[in-house]
Amino acid sequence: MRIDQQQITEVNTRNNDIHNRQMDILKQLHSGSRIEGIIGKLIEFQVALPSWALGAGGTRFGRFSYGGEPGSLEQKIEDIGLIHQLTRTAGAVSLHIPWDIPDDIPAVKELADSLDITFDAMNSNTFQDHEGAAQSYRNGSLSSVHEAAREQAVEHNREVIRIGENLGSKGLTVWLADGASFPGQYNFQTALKHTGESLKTIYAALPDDWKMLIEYKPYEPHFYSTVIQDWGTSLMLANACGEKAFTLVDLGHHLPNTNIEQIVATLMAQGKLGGFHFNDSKYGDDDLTVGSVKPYNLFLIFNELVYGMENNAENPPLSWMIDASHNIKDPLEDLIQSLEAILVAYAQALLVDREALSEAQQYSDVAQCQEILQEAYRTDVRPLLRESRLRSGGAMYPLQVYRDLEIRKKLIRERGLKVRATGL
Ligand SMILES: [Mn+2]
Repeated sequence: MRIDQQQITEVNTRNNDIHNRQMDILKQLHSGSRIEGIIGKLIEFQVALPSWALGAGGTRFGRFSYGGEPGSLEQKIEDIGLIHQLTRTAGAVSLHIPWDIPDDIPAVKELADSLDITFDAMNSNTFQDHEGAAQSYRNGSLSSVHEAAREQAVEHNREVIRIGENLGSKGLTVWLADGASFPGQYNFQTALKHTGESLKTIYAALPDDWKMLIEYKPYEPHFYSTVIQDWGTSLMLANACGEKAFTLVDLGHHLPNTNIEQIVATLMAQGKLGGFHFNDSKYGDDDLTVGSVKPYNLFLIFNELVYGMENNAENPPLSWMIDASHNIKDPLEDLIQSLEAILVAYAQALLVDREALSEAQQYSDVAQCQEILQEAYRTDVRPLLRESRLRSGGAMYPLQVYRDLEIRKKLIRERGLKVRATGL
């Protein structure tokens, strides 16, 4: 299903008067050229949606389908197409293998092309057993004490690269669930050594223009230790692999109160931040809607991302992805809200007066430093988002249009109420 572009234009025109007044105020408060620069950056900014995020997520206690969920990879890409049409920010998909192996690669590519969607980093999966596989990952994959399990996991990652090459992807994300739930379960050094060797073998199969992104996580599914528990371990492994390997930061993969913005700054200074996964959390890896719990934190992180993008030329362009799960919201509404929160934080960070901040830091004017940051954070930047969508053909109010057009109802009519998204 696709939205008639005319319907988006109609709603946009209806809201124009208030919007123009809001834009005028912003241009008076900040220089017009500054505002133009921010709008240009917002239009360019694209976030990948993962192929597993279009259906209702679940917890270990259960899963409640939302109705009209996509039953195939093609339908998942169509759903991303809907979100992209409304927001003009979701111009990429991140595939999860083996949940979303394309049957007909040229057809899937053509569909994505027609919706203006590219293929961002590919995600391998060695955190569960694959149907018919000879080896089990019950006791680890890339870190396993069993050579045959390690080889199988390496080969799976090579296969993911091959599929990605055919789709035009340029990246592989490796997240390992490997770990121990009990002290003494495995030898830390052996597990890390095996992981390093396995990653190097995968890296050897990486095409020249690809990135390998190594994700870390302190706990879960194992509760005593994980092999790649933190950014330092990830960075060490990436450095050992080579210049095409980078660390990937997932917002939810930190212990409570970790200073994530500082991690971002450190990695970018090293030119080693390759990817970023958005979500929000209260306690752990809660995978909540971006910006729903700690929006100021998100702003502070974006403040460092923007600084890094402007000052660390050796750091590559980042692979941005939403890595959230939707248990009780319409997944498409949740993703629209997440995209909005990401762009709000990005626009606020772009609004920070960096010259003034640097000067205040020079004089150790602590109060002024805080004022400068919060001045940007407390600015309502949403008109800038609306303006960028208006210019790029999206909906000024994506969620409102999504509801007005009763898209979920139409998807249920098209696909049925009882369908469940494939994969998860
Ligand atoms: Mn992630």
